[in-house]
Parts: sequence; C-alpha cells; structure tokens
Amino acid sequence: NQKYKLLIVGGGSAGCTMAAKFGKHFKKGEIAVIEPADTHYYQPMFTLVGGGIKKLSECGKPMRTVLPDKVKWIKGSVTEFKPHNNSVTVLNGDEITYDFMIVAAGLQLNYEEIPGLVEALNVPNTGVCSNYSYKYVNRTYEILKQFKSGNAIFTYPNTPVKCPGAPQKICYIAEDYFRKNGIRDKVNIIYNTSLPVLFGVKKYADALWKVVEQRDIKVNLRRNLVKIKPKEKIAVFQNLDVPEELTEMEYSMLHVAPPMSAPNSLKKSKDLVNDLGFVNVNKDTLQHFKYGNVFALGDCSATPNSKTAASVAAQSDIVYQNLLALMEKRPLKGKYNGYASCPLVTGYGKCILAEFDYDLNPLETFPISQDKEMWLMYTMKKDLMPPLYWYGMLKGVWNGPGAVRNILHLNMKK
Ligand code: FAD
Ligand code: UQ1
Repeated sequence: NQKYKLLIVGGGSAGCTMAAKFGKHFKKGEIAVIEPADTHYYQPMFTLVGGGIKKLSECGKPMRTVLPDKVKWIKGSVTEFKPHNNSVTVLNGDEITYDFMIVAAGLQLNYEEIPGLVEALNVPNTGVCSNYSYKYVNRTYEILKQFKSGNAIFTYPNTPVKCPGAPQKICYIAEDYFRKNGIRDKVNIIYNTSLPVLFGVKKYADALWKVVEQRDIKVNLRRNLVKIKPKEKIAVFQNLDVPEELTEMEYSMLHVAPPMSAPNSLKKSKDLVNDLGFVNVNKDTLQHFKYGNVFALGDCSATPNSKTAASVAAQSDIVYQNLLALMEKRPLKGKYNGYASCPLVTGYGKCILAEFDYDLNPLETFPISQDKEMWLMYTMKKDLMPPLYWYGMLKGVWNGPGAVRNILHLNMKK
C-alpha cells in the first residue's frame, strides 16, 4: 500500500502540467503520477501530421522526460476510484492512497463503436484514416498523396469531442491539398457533422460558412457516421433528426473523428462523476462537489467548456491556486472563465484563431478581430505553439494567454 500527499491520475497535457506546478511544493516520494503510456503526445500537432506539415516523430516525447524528476511515475492504469477511502486501485492490483488527488484522465476514443471502422483502419489502401490517434494519423497524408478522384468525406461524431475544430481542419487542409495538386475538380468534398451548427460560437461559425462556400465544400448537419462497409467503400450515416433515415455514401477517402467518452475507469466511479462519466467539479473552482480533496481538469472534467489543451492551460492555474489554498486552509479564490481556443487551420498557411469563454462569447488575445483567415495564426499554430507547450505549459509556467490578452488590450474598451 503506497501513500502520497498528492496523486495525479493521467500524464497527458493536464497531468504533466499539474505535476510541474506542484513538483516544487513536495519532496521526492510525496507526489505521484499514474499513467500507462510510454510516450506523451502533443495531440494538437496531429492535425498537421495529417496534412503532411509535421512528422509524427515530432509530436511525442518519452513520458519520463515530461515528468519532473521528483515525481514518482507509477506506470499503470487506474481501474477503480474509491474517493470515500482516499484511494485508487491500479490494474496490477496495487492500492494507492492520497491526501489530495487531481484527476486528469482525458477522453477515451471509441473506434470500435462504429462497425467496420477498426477493420478499415488496420489494413492499408482502404481510404479510411483518423487524425485522432497516433496509431492512425499517418494514414491521412498517405491517402491524400494517393488520392485520384471521388468523394472525400469528413465526419464529426455524436459525442463529446476534444478539439471540436479538428474534424473540419483536416477537411480544409485536404481541400487545399487537392487544389494545389491540380485535382480539385475531381473531388467532392463533404463534411458530415452530428452537430446542428458548423461551430459553436456564432462569430467563427459565420466566418467558416464563408470558407466552405468559397471552397465548394458540402456541409451536412446532423449526420452521424454509424457504420462502414470497407470492401465496398461505403459509409452509412444516420439523420439524427429522423433517426430511421440512413444514407449510404461512397467514399474514396473517409476521415473519421471517432465517438469519444469519459474513460471506462471513471464511468464506473459513480460517486465521482456525472451521468456521462465526467468528473463532477465546480465549473468555477474545479473542486469536486462531494470530495473536497479532489480536483479535475482537462478533457475528463464535467465543466461545460470546449475540451482543448488551451483550456487546460487556463484551468491549470486555477487548480494550482485553489488546491494550494485548500492545503494551506485559505479560501478558494481562483475562478475559471471557461476559456478555450481552437486554431482553425483552413489550409496551408491559413488559420482562424477562435478563442471564447463559457458563454461562447469571443475572448480574443489580439486586439484585431480574429474571425479572418490569417497567416500569422497559422505560423503561431505551427511554429510557436509546440515550444510553448513543451517548454512553457508542461514546465508549469504557461497559464494560457490571459496575461498577454490583458496587456494587448490595455486602454482598449471591450
Ligand atoms: P490527455 O492529454 O489526452 O491525457 C490523458 C491521459 O490520461 C492520457 O495520457 C491517458 O493515457 C491517461 N489515462 C487515461 N485513463 C487513465 C487511467 N485510468 N489511469 C491512468 N491514466 C489514464 N487542443 C488545443 O488547444 N488546440 C488544438 O489545436 C488542438 N488540436 C487537437 C487535434 C487533435 C487531432 C486532437 C486529438 C486533440 C487536439 N487538441 C487541441 C485537444 C488536446 O489535445 C486535449 O484537449 C488535451 O490533450 C487534453 O488534456 P488532458 O490531459 O485532459 O487529456
Ligand atoms: C494555447 O495556450 C494552447 O495551449 C498551449 C494551445 O494548444 C496547443 C493553442 O492551440 C492555443 C491557440 C493557445 C492560446 C495561445 C495564444 C498565444 C493565443
């Protein structure tokens, strides 16, 4: 039986960031991270790997190198949370207890929920790809390079999603790729989304509708991928407004954003989570409603923000301030405003940087209206964000652009 003062579950964006922030407050042996993966991936770069702009090898680093030396890395998966005992059980049967816990277990990708999908993703030359997993992301660019003609279909699932812009970013990149390679007139580009809108924030949705019109991309709302027939290259979509209506569409290329959910380990821990399995924390303080010594941030939390790494950056400072206050028996003053950001890459060298809060109001860093395709934002996404992530966020010193925004907006009425 091992005991830690601070236990962090998950060594992804949120877990590593919190380990870096709290590392300095604890001695060796007092703080631990439980994480099964050997490699930590910077997932926002997967979009660029799909477009042939970056390599998969540039997205990952060995897990040990992204955790502070002082932090004990318990290589394993939590199978059960027992917050009433201040403990968790790990897959090998070990029981680990804690004084304080941060849950940062991310989202689970449920590829197997679509019949035919895993089969199609595991054999070459099926035309099916997915930027969402390191296992499949290399297929996207391979398919782009081999593409000759036909339908290129891009999907958005009927579940919570991380980076809700990513399913359409690759659609724009592919469109631009076909254009640049002289075969645009041989391709029908179709974006089938389960959502009733193109994007949740009106300002950016308006901008994106202009992009899809200009570029002749067909958008079908409320269309959910339910099945693939890999041999015939047919994808089956359900009309979510008329559930009995199923449509078969032939594809040469099919990019799938898979169904996602809270991790199974959390879904089972009824005491800790809401009906969908997301950790029930206060949306302002990020403290658990029932178990005050538990905090959650990132994709596994039930807070109603868009699930992005940029949100994690902003949340990390709130969890840090509030958990520190709790440990020192001071009142919790940190309040998360729901900040999320989504660099909507609209082609090679173009990007609309969406930034918004809980109320889906724009919360923009730069003192210019950001609903335009800009080269500057593309360069930021491609060249600035990766070092900002590895050497700022994962070292515990990047709390999102809130401070930059305040400086750039000095003397400006909002
Ligand atoms: P993750 O980083 O996914 O980490 C969760 C960790 O928990 C994983 O390492 C997992 O192994 C571990 N875990 C799970 N279950 C258990 C368990 N039972 N026990 C122990 N450990 C467990 N965000 C942006 O801000 N901008 C972007 O442009 C952007 N683009 C994206 C594009 C794509 C294709 C994808 C996939 C994501 C993108 N994101 C983007 C989203 C961003 O990557 C996530 O929001 C972010 O990584 C969330 O951090 P997290 O720590 O909550 O989850
Ligand atoms: C951000 O902070 C962040 O986390 C490191 C991202 O994830 C990769 C982002 O994509 C963006 C856009 C931000 C916000 C940063 C600025 C400078 C606007």
